[in-house]
Amino acid sequence: MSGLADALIGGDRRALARAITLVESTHDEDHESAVELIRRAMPVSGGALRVGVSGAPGAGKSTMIEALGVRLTDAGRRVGVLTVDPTSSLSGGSILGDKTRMEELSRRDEAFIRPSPSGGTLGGVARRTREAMLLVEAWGADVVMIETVGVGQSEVAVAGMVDHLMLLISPGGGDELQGIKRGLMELADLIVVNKADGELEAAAERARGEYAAAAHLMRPRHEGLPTPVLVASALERRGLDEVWEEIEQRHRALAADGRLARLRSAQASDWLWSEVRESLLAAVEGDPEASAIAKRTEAEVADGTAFPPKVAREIVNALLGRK
Ligand SMILES: Nc1nc2c(ncn2[C@@H]2O[C@H](COP(=O)(O)OP(=O)(O)O)[C@@H](O)[C@H]2O)c(=O)[nH]1
Ligand SMILES: [Mg+2]
Repeated sequence: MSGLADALIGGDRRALARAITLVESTHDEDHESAVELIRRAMPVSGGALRVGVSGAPGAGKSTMIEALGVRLTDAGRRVGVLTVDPTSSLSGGSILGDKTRMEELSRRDEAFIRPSPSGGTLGGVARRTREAMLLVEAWGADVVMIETVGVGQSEVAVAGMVDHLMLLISPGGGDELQGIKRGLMELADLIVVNKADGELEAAAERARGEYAAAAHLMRPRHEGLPTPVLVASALERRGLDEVWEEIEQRHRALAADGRLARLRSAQASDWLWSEVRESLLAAVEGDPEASAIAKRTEAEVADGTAFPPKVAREIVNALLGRK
């Protein structure tokens, strides 16, 4: 175990893959080594610029991440790519022209790509992604990019673990302004209209105008840093310098005045509370009496004959062994 931690921190990519597998393991006998591994990794993590990439399926998230990743590794930087996809256990991870494999990037020694752990709730998937991010940073990543599937809840989870969230829009892809939830736009630090190439180029410019107007009316996530709307083609790898420069510029601004540190500590305390919620839920499920009450009363709650707050209290009391 300590050999694995040393190899990981020494920058060994295979050790990183094994470390993540260990942390994702649901076997009880792995639990202690996983905790020990994370304990070793924590002090040397946190050094990466963390970017989330969200947007509807097919918007080009994987293509964009690969294109940015290739440029970054060309420039000598280490890149980790993770995904949060609570649906991956159902769909086998193959949604809409998926490029998750990122073949060109995956051949680079300076890149590490790991798809979402399969199975489990969003909370569980997000937790494991978060732990994987720490390990990727301990391995020495300069940049971590996390792809979400376009399902509202997973973007919230990713927004809670990255420094910057990029929202990708695909013009004419059916997710124009009206279709994108406003809430999603408000989570975004920057918006990129992708696929500005070929027949879609004009549509992309139009979409940029619409989004810029809408973004202008929103309260920016960080004061004094309005949400920019850029156009790019991940496929033809155009506009990417501007996208990356924007991210770095924001990063410098937030790091310079302490806002980045505050953002990360707020995220860490949110993480704590979501762990508490997850653990409590797991405890309820694992407690025979509490879970029996939950099962027995679920139907009554559903048809309106039982009052959820009262039942919830009974469940918690049963868990705590109180009457
Ligand atoms: N024309 C064009 N197609 C793109 C671009 N980026 C991605 N695509 C295509 O859109 C489809 C979905 O891309 P993918 O990266 O898997 O989208 P994701 O579901 O958001 O990860 C694939 O067929 C890509 O080749 C782009 O910039 N221009
Ligand atoms: Mg994808």
